Amino acid sequence: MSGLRSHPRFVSLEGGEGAGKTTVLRALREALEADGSEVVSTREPGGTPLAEMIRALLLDPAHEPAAAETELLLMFAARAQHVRETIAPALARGAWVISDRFTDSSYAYQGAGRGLDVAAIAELERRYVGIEPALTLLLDLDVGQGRERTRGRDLVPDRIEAERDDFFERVRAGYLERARQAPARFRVIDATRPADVVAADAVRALLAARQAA
Ligand code: Z5A
Repeated sequence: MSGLRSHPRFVSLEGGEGAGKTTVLRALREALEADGSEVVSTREPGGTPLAEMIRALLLDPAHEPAAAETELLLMFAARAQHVRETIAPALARGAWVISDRFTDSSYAYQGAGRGLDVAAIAELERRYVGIEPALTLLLDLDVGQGRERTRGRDLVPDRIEAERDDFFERVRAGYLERARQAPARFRVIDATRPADVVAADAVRALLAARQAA
């Protein structure tokens, strides 16, 4: 038992750089809106004006490197605001919420990637987040392929994109371990395939989960 409230209309998308979350998010949104449901699509870090300001701070390569602990706490500061201002109100009025990244990103990037204590992350999650998605779609692909897809997109890589491949290998392994530990919540989707095939798989997983709820 995670001790977190799982909400049936809360879905998150996770994966490394270039996994294709943007295309999948659009397809999920369209599938849910087809029957008239309200859908709030949002992202982390971000999803409220204040949390977007924290995002800008987090990703800006101009200031001195953030300590791993600072990075973790800023991610959770943004998330605490996001949950209270955007996610919880939307769920309370009956909308679906699809979040491009949520707390699993902190376990993968700050836990597995930066080597921070997982128990501390779990404590922040329990105290300041309190909820988890009923369904998490993990778009999995190898690090080199993800990098290839985003090459040339960003003239200046943001602070996290500028990390080395071994960091992203740990992030990927961290995600796969999270999925192994919570098989009822996670669906791992092979994101190496063409975008429309990946999106169709993700929509199928969402509709199946909705039917089972
Ligand atoms: N972060 C963290 O460390 N801790 C936390 O707790 C949280 C976040 C919440 C910002 O996130 C950074 O914050 C992120 C993790 C960290 N850092 N990194 N790296 P973000 O989600 O904004 O950043 P991102 O993951 O780097 O976004 P991205 O690279 O844009 O990924 P994406 O949204 O999954 O990719 P995309 O934009 O959909 O696609 C990228 C390109 O690939 C694009 O040109 C597509 O046309 C192409 N693409 C997509 N799918 C395919 C397929 N199937 N085939 C071929 N080409 C494709």
